[in-house]
Amino acid sequence: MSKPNKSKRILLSGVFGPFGVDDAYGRKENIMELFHNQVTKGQGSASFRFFHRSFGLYFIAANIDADVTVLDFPSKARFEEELKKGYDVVGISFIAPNFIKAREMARLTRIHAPDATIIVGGHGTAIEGIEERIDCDHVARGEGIRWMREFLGQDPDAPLVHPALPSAESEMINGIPVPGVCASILVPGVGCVNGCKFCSTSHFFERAYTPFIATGKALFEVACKIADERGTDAFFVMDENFLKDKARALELLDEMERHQRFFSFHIFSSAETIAAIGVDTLVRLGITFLWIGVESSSPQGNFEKNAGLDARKLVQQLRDRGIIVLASGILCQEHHTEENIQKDIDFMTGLEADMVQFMLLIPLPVTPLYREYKLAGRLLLDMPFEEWHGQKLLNFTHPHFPGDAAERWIKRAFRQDYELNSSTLYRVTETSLRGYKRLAALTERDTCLEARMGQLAKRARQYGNTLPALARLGVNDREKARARALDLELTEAMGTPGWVDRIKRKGAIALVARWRLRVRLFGDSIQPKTIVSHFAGKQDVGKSKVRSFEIPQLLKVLESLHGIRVAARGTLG
Ligand code: B12
Ligand code: SF4
Repeated sequence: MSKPNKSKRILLSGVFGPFGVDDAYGRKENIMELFHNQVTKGQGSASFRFFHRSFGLYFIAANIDADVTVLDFPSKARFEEELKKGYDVVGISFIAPNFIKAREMARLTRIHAPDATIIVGGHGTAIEGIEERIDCDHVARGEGIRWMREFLGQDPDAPLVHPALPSAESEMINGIPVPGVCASILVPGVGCVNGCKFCSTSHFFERAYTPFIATGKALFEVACKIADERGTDAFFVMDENFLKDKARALELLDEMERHQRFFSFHIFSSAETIAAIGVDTLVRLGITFLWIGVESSSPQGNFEKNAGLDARKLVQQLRDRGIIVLASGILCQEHHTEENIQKDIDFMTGLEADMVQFMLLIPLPVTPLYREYKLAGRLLLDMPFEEWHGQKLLNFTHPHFPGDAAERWIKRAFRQDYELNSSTLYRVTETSLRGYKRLAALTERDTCLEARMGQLAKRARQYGNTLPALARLGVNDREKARARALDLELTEAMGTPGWVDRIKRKGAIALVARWRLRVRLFGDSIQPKTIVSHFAGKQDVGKSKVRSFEIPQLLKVLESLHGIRVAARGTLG
């Protein structure tokens, strides 16, 4: 362990852009957007377009006593420029498909900051022999806060500080900028104990859960602090399996009820944990969005977490309660053939979830699946890591899906979901209204359910303002007719829209038409803006230390409205 040193200047950087383009460092399918990469991508201009920061870096920065700069979404030139400012330590975070970018960044660091210590961290470090593949001084595997504290000679067990950060940047749906303050990110912990054999997150953290915030009471306190600072009570919870710790979730609910402050949460959770806590408790808890790994209809493609699951019933129960469901499925699994894969696609789209993620099976380093396929000699180890993103090619030999077969199936699956179930924007509007109507029909509501009903009403009204646009510009006649019918139902349940909502409805039509034209003429690529944040060290503990030199909110909205300009400029350098 080196001696305590807070005088070190540290640069922590995500990999450089542009993202989602075919170039020497990446592929056009490897998009830096959660929804557009793997969820709503088949919906074309109607897709959800959200950028998420490299959160791990901010957590490390907020929890070490040093002068730290976090550089997110830089261009290559911007990264080089930053290096020249003189850093003692340069940390690079990367995932497997961005391996070649991380290697290039380490090379550039040796040139522009030859005295700097280079540390690589993040999920990409699970790649076998990474020490030899990247010219670096240290490889930080697993949880990084503890690793960096130990590296700097600081107390690894010191209390953790949760930075106050937006969960996404430049949120836009179907060409319409999402109004209001974006939900904050909340990271209660990393890892998952379930250890499904394909899951790199679980195995990267050695099948253990490392809580950053261990109790419901502490979660409530952190949430209050962040909500007050950022001006929103909504949170995107970045935790692989949030409900796994049922006691913590229930204690959080108790705290909200005791203090009469009702936050709302977007979460990831496995089916067995949802069953254990119960869908009605989720409503009280304020779960507004739930990501469930359904994976497959077949027992061969399923996992313990889904034993005995009636996935369709669960999805509908959740949607009836106003909870937006993202169901994820894996294509080209071991048991899939050209004949039976369609059955799984039909199963996934037949769930009628608000959104469906389709991913190709990709055995990633560190997982038992990777070891199994490697032993069997089935891994395509010569395939560049840029291709290991799960949206185009398989990185192993599958007897039934040679060549471009996997890509054809995944495209077909996304298209089927869109055409059959309409846009996700339509579906989330329907879910919100369903949830509102259910609570409104109850004869008795305590303050918690009253608050939840108010939140659902607001959401239904907000999303509902896009229904005239969907009725005019939906993907097919089915979506157009459904949007008209839902609009009538909305009016019946919540009254005729006032003049402000009527203006918003007209505006939404114009924005959707405008974005659709832009996509048709210039394509749909957009790049995140570079974000530079500074963390000054221990004296700030307990307060957010992020000083992001971001473009002010108003300008951000204007920029989303003027998508062409943003795209033409690309990543800011
Ligand atoms: C947010 C996220 C994204 C964001 C990316 C945001 C960004 N700016 O990079 C979006 C949605 C865009 C995205 C896209 C993709 N992602 Co992603 N993503 C995640 C997710 C859900 C959360 C990451 C996170 O913030 N966790 C919370 C923080 C606190 O944890 P952390 O990032 O792991 O960081 C900790 C440690 O890893 C470590 N650490 C990290 N960096 C560094 C750096 C240093 C110097 C040190 C010392 C330590 C360190 O310390 C941190 C604190 O403990 C993870 C799954 C998960 N739950 O972790 C997948 C995950 C990271 N993504 C993954 C993948 C494969 C992708 C995609 C290819 C699509 C896909 N198949 O899912 C695309 C690629 C996009 C691209 N062009 O690069 C894989 C990575 C697998 C691998 N072995 O490399 C993961 C693990 C999901 C999975 N199981 O498949 N992703
Ligand atoms: S339950 Fe989800 S997060 Fe946990 S190991 Fe399985 S796939 Fe991974």
